This record gives sequence, C-alpha cells and structure tokens, in this order.
Amino acid sequence: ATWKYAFEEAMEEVQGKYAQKFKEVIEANSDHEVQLFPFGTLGESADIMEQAQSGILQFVDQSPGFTGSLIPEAQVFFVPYLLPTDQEQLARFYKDSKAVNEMFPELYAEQGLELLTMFPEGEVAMTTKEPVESCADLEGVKFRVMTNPLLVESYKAFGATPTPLPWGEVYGSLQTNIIQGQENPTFFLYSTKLYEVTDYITYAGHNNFTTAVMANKDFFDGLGEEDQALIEKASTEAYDYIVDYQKGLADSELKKITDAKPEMTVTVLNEEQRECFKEAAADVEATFIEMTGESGQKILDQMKADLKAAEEG
Ligand code: 6CS
Repeated sequence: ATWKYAFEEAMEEVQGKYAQKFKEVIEANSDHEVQLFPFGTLGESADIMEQAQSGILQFVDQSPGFTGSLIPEAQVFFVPYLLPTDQEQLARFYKDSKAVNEMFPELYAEQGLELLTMFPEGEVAMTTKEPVESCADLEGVKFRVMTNPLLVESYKAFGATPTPLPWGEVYGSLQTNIIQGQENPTFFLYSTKLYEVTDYITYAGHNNFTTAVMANKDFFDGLGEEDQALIEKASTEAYDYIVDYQKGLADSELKKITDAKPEMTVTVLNEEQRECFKEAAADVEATFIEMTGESGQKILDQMKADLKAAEEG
C-alpha cells in the first residue's frame, strides 16, 4: 500500500530526517511505499493533524506545541525547566519514559491517534531584536509562541506579550515587526533563516523542543500484526537515528549562523540571569494543573519520576 506521512518541517530538517529514515526502514522491509509531505505541501500543522485524524493521512508529526488544545496534558512539555538540556539524558527519557510510552498513548488514542514516538529536537533559544538578559527585557516584547495555551502562560509569566501564531507567519511577522521575538531550537534558526530577522540569540535553558509522530488509529488498528511490528521497528530505528543525527548539531548550526551574520549576539544566561525564568516556572506548573486537573497531575508526577531515572542513567 501507499502510506502518506506529513510533518511540520522541511525534508532536510530534523522531522524530515526522521521521516526519511522511517520511510527507508518501511520500504526496505515490505512492499509498502511511504510518501512524504514536508511543511507547506498540505498546509500548517493544524491542517495536517486534521488530515491525519480523518484518515486522509496515515502518519503525522505534530509537536505538542500545537496539540495543546486537542490534548491539554501534552502541554506538560512547556513547563519551563522540567526537561533537562543534556541530550543524552533526554534521549534516555523519551525512550524509557512511562509517561511518554504508556500514559500519553492512551490520551492520543482518545483523539483517534496511535502515538508512535516522541523525540527531542534540541534546546530552544529565544531570538529577539533587542538584548534579553533578564525577564525585565521581555516587557512589551510581542513574542511569538506556538498555538499552545500553556506556552502563552509561560511567556506571560516571563513578562513578555505572547502572540500565538502558526509557523508559516513567523518570518514575515518578524520582518514587519508585528512580533519582536520567538523561540526555536538552534538548527531551525539557521535552516529557516530566522537569524536574518532577529539580532540576539539567548539561551535560558528553559526548554527542549519535543515532537511527536503518530498514526491514524483506525488505520493502525486495521493492519495485520506484521505491519504493526514493522511500524514499531521503523519508529525505533528512526528514533535511534535522529538522536545520533543531532549530536553536535546545535553547535554546528550556531556556527553557521555567526558565520553568515557576524554581528549576531549570542548569550547564554548565567544562573543569576535565569532566576526570574525559574521563578516563573512554578506558576506555570500550577497553571498546568489548573488546566488539566488530576489527569495532568498524574502525567506530571510520572514525568518527574521518569526524568529522575533518566538523569541517573
Ligand atoms: O516553531 C514552530 O512552529 C516550528 N518549530 C519547529 C522546530 N518545528 C516545527 C514547528 O512548526
């Protein structure tokens, strides 16, 4: 059969690399064909999710940054400082986490989705037009976030004026000064040329970009055991591949940015400068629980336990 798979990035960006590996494993081990649809070919993130839920697409990569209204618990990935920045710890976490591998699949299933993998895409950096050395510098800054209520709350707590927008509008909105800041992992700042329309890159260590790959659940449930096992195998191999692919990626792409734009200011905030961001985190966590109740509390508690296990190796 021909299976359609859409994602939120370009073919040579992290989600595209993952998808290419997934396709390679499926096609090498079966007669199935996987057709890939990168960002823009079928619409924005919200569009491809609808297409996957309705069964027009068999597979979709949508980041929790856009899944928050569908699955409120998925917003847990936006509690600041919950996730570590250490890539090896993160790799262990997504692979072994009970929250990710047992609890979230139940919530996605309620939305007609078979959750296959969640994987990290790197520490997010803020890019802005003016320097950011503390939360005070974010005052009055219209800061683009993905369309996720908790992320809006985070940037409010940081002191900015959050502006949720789909990805396709970000470059133009920075260019025309409708927004003055946004956050994304380093590789994406380079590949999408966001560095052209912002002058400061700031690392506060507040989050890692998480994404999720899923299948339409009716499609998946209707497959034979052999095909289901093949999809699991392709997901596992693509996961290991993408973790490995990203080793050193943030450093190499940051260097490409500063080579292309030597006047770019890159700042890694020190502990003191991070204090206000960390203080805000406690409020955001409380808001997450208000939004999601007992179900969110359970996921959060499990995630904390899983993260602790990943930290210990
Ligand atoms: O900021 C965004 O909307 C996008 N960022 C990444 C790293 N991937 C896809 C997403 O749409």
